[in-house]
Amino acid sequence: MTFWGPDFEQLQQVDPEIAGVVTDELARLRGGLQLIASENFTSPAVLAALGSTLSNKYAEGYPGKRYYGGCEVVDVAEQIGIDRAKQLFEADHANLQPHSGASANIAVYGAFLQPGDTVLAMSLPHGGHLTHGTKVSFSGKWFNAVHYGVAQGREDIDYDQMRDLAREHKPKMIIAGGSAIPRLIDFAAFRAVADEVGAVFMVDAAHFIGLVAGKAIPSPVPYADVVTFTTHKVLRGPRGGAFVCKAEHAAKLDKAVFPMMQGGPLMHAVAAKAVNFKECMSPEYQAYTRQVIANAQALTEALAAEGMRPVTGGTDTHLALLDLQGIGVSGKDAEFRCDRAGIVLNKNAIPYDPQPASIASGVRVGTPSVTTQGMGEGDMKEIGSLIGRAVRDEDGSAAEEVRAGVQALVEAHPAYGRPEQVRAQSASTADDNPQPS
Ligand code: DSN
Repeated sequence: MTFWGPDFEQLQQVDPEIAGVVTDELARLRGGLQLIASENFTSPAVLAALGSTLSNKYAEGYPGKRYYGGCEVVDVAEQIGIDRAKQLFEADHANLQPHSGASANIAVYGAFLQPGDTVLAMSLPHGGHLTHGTKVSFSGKWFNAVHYGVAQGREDIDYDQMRDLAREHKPKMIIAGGSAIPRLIDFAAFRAVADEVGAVFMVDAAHFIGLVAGKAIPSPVPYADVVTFTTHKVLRGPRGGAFVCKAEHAAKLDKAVFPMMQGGPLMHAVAAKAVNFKECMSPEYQAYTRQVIANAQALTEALAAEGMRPVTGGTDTHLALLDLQGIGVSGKDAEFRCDRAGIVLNKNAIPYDPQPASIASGVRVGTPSVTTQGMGEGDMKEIGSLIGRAVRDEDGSAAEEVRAGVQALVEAHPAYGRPEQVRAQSASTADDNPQPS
């Protein structure tokens, strides 16, 4: 039996409009600098699993305990994925079924809390996440959310405030993690406070779990009751969510995913997560994660030299948050001006931002994608200079020149462009799992 699909020619014949979107998006990815901190270029092996016939199977339940017949084959994929996640993250238990990071977080709320219970988490404008108790999300509508933030001036997590709020509000759950935190998090400090007030300790590691997988930064797993994450950021797997947890919480959390929150798992995505975990066990991936951080630090320095102030003074991770107030440009304008020149990043609120989130005083940049393309610290210096020119370019007169600089970089480091790059990315699977052509 041979591999069936993905067959792009069939897509072109059946639906040329959508085929055109697919090729246009690849051209867009290849034609610019992708600096969104939460994005990456997943490998051809992962894409093959995603485009496979595993998409067809309904498999409610877990390996060996399904509600439908015919699950004996997909059981193998899910069990391999679970075992690899446990090994990679040195965890007691893993669940790969959440469709996204938000879904994984919903499951954790469902497992441990009742509506109206109190949750303590980082505030969104200080770097948290929508699902950590913002009013527009289920987490803020159905739960009583209390937020800690960063100290004004120092801009790192205010651990004293977090502890004081925990003592005052006695939350049932404390959450660490977020979407715009450039520094390492002191998980031991959170664990101590959670123990003191009798709270569950959840880490939302969506942004940095890839750096943990590559052993480039410390792991939250020994400290947290449960660690939720997405598989598509630095981790470089398929779009999706997952969590690892302590053995004592496994049954409760699994039931919160299915049947409480989701129906059938997406077995093609589960299999793709398994492929990704195998890739993450390779020395090449570990080297990649160290380079992601080195690149983020080099880019931050280059942007600081352009007058953009790094929030917290720098970064320990894959992302940096830049305050643009010193150069008098809003985050919104900076995003637009960079986009016009082929540099894709996002506006972002900075702590104590005087602007509304739709304007914002900052931008967020990340290096997962450009590092996958093989760029290094020298390239980050060049990118910093290009961003500096783009954000100051009020009337667009410099956009063409900046775009030429972007072109030179992406042509030297094409996304999905070089066989040796693709091989390095999928190194751990290359010998025993030939890539489909
Ligand atoms: N949207 C993701 C990010 O960009 O960080 C988080 O959900």
